[in-house]
Amino acid sequence: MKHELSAEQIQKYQQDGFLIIEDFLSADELNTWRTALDAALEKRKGNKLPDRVEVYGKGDDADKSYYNNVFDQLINLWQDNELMRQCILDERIGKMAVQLSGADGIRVWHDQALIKKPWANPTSWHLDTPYWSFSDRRALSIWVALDDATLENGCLFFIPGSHKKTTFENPGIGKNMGAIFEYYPEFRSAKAVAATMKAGSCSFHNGLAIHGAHANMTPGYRRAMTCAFMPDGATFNGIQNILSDEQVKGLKVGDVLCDDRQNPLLFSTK
Ligand SMILES: O=C(O)CCC(=O)C(=O)O
Repeated sequence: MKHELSAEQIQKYQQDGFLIIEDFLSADELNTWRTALDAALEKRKGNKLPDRVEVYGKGDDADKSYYNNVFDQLINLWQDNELMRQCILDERIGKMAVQLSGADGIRVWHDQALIKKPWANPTSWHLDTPYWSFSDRRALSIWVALDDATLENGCLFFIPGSHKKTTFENPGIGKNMGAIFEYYPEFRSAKAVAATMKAGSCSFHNGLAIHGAHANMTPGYRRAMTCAFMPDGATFNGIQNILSDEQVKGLKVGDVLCDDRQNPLLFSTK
């Protein structure tokens, strides 16, 4: 795994809000991640979460059938598959997330397999952090390409520098690709960067960076394994997201989210 980051890469991430790392995984590691994904999917039987079909807040209600055809989205596969657990709970990835975000420590918020099936809909421009149960400008995700991500099959696009201007208000992720620009007209004419990647490469992006993806215009799959990271010490903001009713009942706004079974600490400098 190419896990060492240079000062230039860290600075570029902080400036643009995203960073692409080519050939992040070796060929053997890529095989392992693909095997882990296949095994985890087999066990999950289509449920989004280990215990649930739906996820709170993702895909606005009116647009649900559209959103369900953006990708198959399976969350927290690390919780029910040992091989995936080893892939995701990798201290080296945690250290990269600490270095890029500037946080003292990084916890897993949730992982996600994002599988754009043949002819799947575009992923409308959106933000991630406003969906999550904590509000921290440093939160970020890794997105690992398990197939080549191309202009034809729906690679990600990012709007550089947008993470510095966006807020925790949620513009949603519906059918209207450009809805976010009603909230952020200053980015209407910004030039987006296409993150085409070979399988095994990855990107990191800040959860407040505006990002999206094309439709999959091919008869093949575009599989990605991703993980969202929460800075250690982040507190509950009242949003349910992937938390269960039971977990939410046990939390007050302002409580530190530090349940190691739900949000394991991947790396800490303390
Ligand atoms: O894979 C996609 O099309 C979208 C990914 C995304 O929005 C994310 O990882 O935050």
